[in-house]
Amino acid sequence: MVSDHHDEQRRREQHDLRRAADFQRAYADAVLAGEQRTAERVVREAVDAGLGEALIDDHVVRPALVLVGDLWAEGSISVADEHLATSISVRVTALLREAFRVARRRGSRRILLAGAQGEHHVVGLEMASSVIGHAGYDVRLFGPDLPVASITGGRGGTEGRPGAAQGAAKPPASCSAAQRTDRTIVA
Ligand code: B12
Repeated sequence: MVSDHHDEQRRREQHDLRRAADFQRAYADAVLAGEQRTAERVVREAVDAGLGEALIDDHVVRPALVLVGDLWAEGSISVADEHLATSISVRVTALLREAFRVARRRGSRRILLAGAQGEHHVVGLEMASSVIGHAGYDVRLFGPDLPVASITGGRGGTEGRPGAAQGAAKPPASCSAAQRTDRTIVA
């Protein structure tokens, strides 16, 4: 019985990953062409196909941006192309947040998230904030380039001892997005 259940779960996960790979190709084509509407349509279809938020983050949007970064690094696309693909993905991330918003009381456990000083890559951080928030935590997202020490002085409910950590923090177990702790502050 238990192994049947696990087999079924594994089959479903593999099926979802195959679907995600199809959406990922379509999504990458859309952002590389600078087509916001097409990119939005692709993620809406992924949502309608039953893929979860973290799966779409990890297996649709993220690989497309990695491809964009590789193409930029080898000089195949311009900085403008890369910025456009990123801005489309930022809006798509907001759209996903809305699509997966759950009506529930905000959790009492507070999570503070920020890009460490000098860190301007925050698309992944926004994804993490959304997934963690949907798991019931009270997330405060500070955005990029935050000096760690300033977290104690903020008015965003950060009074008291922050317990801020850089480089060693663990996200809640319910956050299935890959962990990125080398340049993220999680407190
Ligand atoms: C978009 C982008 C930018 C944008 C960022 C805009 C923004 N609002 O974030 C801008 C233009 C600012 C930028 C600037 C730079 N960039 Co840049 N950039 C990228 C690009 C194309 C995409 C990054 C991204 O959003 N990826 C998608 C997200 C979803 O993936 P992710 O961050 O890994 O997040 C996932 C997980 O890690 C996890 N996660 C992330 N954060 C957190 C936090 C928590 C708490 C948890 C639980 C999980 C989690 O969840 C996410 C979902 O899977 C990458 C390419 C790449 N390979 O990633 C290059 C890249 C990261 N950049 C690069 C470079 C070189 C730079 C610059 C130095 C360029 C320059 N000369 O100025 C600057 C540095 C800026 C700085 N000081 O931080 C290099 C880095 C090389 C290296 N190994 O160090 C890359 C790899 C490009 C390349 N192929 O060379 N960049």
